[in-house]
Amino acid sequence: MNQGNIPAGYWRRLAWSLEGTAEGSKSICYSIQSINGGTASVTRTVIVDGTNPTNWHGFLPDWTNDPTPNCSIQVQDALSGLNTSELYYWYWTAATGTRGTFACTTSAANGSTALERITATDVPFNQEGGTGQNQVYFRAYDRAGNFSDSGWQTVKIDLTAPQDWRNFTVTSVGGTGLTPTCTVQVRDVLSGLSVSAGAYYRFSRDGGSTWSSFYRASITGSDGTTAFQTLTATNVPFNQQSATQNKIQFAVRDVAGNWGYSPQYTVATKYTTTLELQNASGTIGQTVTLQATLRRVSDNAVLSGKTVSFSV
Ligand SMILES: [Ca+2]
Ligand SMILES: [Ca+2]
Repeated sequence: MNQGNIPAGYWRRLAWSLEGTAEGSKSICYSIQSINGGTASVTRTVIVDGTNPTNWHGFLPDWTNDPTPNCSIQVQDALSGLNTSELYYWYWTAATGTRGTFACTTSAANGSTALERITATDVPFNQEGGTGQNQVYFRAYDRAGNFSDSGWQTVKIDLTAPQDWRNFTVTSVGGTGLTPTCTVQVRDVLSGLSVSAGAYYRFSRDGGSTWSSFYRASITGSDGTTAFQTLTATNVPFNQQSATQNKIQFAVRDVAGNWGYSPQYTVATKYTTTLELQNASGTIGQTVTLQATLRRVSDNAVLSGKTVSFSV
């Protein structure tokens, strides 16, 4: 195309449009010839992009215990790439209605054509809910001005620890009587228990003044269960006889990350004993003396001064 004459010593902006051009990266060469026969040219790349950003997926978080969580999602633009200064979000609760527009943050470079994550930071939902009470919506532009939306995403928030501890039971006393096995039941009513995070217990031998570190307990069920589950602490090593000084406490987590702690239960323990009878054979008409020895299983110590009754 001929763009006319340019007087010596003056600038001119040259503009033209490309119509019907297929999408993609185009190389455009502009050459100019001066009136005295000299030439010059310049080549530039133009990306023709009529396609919206796509590939929305990977929304986070799943369950969270943060009342003002970061919410993020992945999106991609394959031609001109994402415009990192035009990434937006809105949020909604019944109390606030729709709030926005706000700018997302991202670590993506401007014009990135890779799958990138964009983030709505510290969204102030400030309430629990896992079924649509808290929602967020994203919009991303590419560098050519095309945009697309993620649709409303549900943000699941659980701020309540596992609860309703019940049915604490000593199910066996152990071989010595001093290492009982204890069970208790608990549930979580929103995100559910995290069975894969494990259950724990700690114990005290001085009435709760000092405590052991936490040990693993077993737990029934699977991740996300909202039904009562049973925790078991096997053979808790109190190793002392006491009606009042042995205490145990359980810990368990929900899927959203809230830890719950049981009440401190008292576990009364008593020594287990064995009774050995010496040979008592004799002759009719003569007196036979019965002899028995009472021992403590934990250390095999002989216990004296005890009354033993025989029935023959
Ligand atoms: Ca595009
Ligand atoms: Ca919970």
